[in-house]
Amino acid sequence: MAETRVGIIMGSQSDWPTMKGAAEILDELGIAYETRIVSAHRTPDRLWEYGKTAADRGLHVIIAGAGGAAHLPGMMASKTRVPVVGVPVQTRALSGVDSLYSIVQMPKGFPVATMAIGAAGAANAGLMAAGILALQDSDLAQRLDDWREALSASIPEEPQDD
Ligand code: RP5
Repeated sequence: MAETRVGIIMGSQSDWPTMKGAAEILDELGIAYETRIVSAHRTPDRLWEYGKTAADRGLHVIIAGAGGAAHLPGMMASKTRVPVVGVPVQTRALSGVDSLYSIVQMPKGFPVATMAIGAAGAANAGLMAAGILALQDSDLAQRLDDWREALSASIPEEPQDD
């Protein structure tokens, strides 16, 4: 079994339908990952422990999704040097713009690679993690190249009626 290099964390169970999109990409590319609910506000000690041990446990990328006052990705980035990819989860009240703004405007020194709001962002977070891991894994690099090529090939040259 491959070592787990990617952690997918989220602020709530309610984020899972979105964050599943990252997990599905990792599944498609044969990348091992773990999933955890880690809330910046509701379980701050869990957040601290996860960040404190992430590098030593061998994680290479943390994908962190949260909605609303989405402090999880930024707080995680403050606690570990492991690259954090942030996913703004779409919210009902403000459509995820609140999540986006909470994640993207990090102060100098503690970056979060912020993706698009919602499903596209979650899938792209998986692809971003794959790209980072592929730098040191030629088999994965080939699988990622194939995945990208298949996507390109699936786009028709001309629009069609339904
Ligand atoms: C955030 O609050 C979570 O990331 C979630 O997106 C949002 C709402 O959480 P629930 O009230 O659905 O648990 O912390």
